[in-house]
Amino acid sequence: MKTPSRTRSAAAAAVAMSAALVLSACGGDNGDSNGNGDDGEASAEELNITFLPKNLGNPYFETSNAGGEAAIDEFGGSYSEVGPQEATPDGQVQYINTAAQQGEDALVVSANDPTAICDSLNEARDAGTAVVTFDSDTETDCRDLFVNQASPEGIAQAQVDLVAEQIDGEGQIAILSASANATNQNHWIELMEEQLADEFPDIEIVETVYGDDDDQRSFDQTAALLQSHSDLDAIVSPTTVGIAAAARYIADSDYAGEVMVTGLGTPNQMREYVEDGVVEAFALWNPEDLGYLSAWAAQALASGEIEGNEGDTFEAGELGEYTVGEDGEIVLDDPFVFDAENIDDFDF
Ligand code: RAM
Repeated sequence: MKTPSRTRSAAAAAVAMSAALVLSACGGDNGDSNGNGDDGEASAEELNITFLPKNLGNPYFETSNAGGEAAIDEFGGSYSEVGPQEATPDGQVQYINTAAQQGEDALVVSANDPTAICDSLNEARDAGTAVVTFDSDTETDCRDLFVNQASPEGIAQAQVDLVAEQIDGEGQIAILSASANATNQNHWIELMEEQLADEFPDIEIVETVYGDDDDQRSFDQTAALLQSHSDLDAIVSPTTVGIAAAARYIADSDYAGEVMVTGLGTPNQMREYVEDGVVEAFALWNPEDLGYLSAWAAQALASGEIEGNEGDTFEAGELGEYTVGEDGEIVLDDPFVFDAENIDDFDF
């Protein structure tokens, strides 16, 4: 697993990872460009690129979209962000339609549903807007590219290994997910179920619930899980909103130290729970890099530099060159595990 790259301080980078990884992961620290970002990117003349997260107010998307904005600043386009308050497909459709009407050059969207936003995305594409999904995909025929944070198998395996280690390979666990139709979480959960059955048959998933990437709903779902399953050993939450809400609930309850919480979280939201021992370890990638790479992919597509075919390559500024894979997919990196030893090296 690699260390998230762009938001590290130089000191943290030196402590946390080998020079080889630093070089292969990013080729330079934030604000210290190696010049890749400037290479002949004048063709990106004032592209208008809109970021559409699952919902607003989620620190994960604030970080990813800040990465998108940084990239757009580098290649000289215009950045905007719109999004619904609630993580629903209906909430996203109006923004997709508006972006198309306004003639946006590219839309970078994290999908709340694999199919429900497809018609409007395809209308936008017909109107000339390049569509890049990132973080959470749609069906492949309603977008041009998907920027995936890591391989779904790797993301699932990281969480399976974390929970197995934390409950010694046996016991009852529950999953606290995002919204019920989220493409990314549903894919990871399906893979986690398979991996658990194969590798840790003594771990039973007793229930999967949905907090809709809403802090209060995720908090309430945590309470409900603990009430219905008195023998619960762990909650695995593959969403940064869910894991933070679950950890907060457990930290203030008698379950602290009894019921483990792991999954996918941001270091800044999870720091206090790791420091006080309520959470041992969790995983993620660098959301800023994800947004940064997605903006560069949108730029390459909207400027006509690539068509989004398998094998197409493009420069993603400080992150270096990426290649489009099968089904128009670009993969950022590997997931990374955060724990008490390394969490202070990160600030996002
Ligand atoms: C939440 C969102 C996002 C997911 C992360 C891990 O912020 O659901 O889509 O990738 O968690």
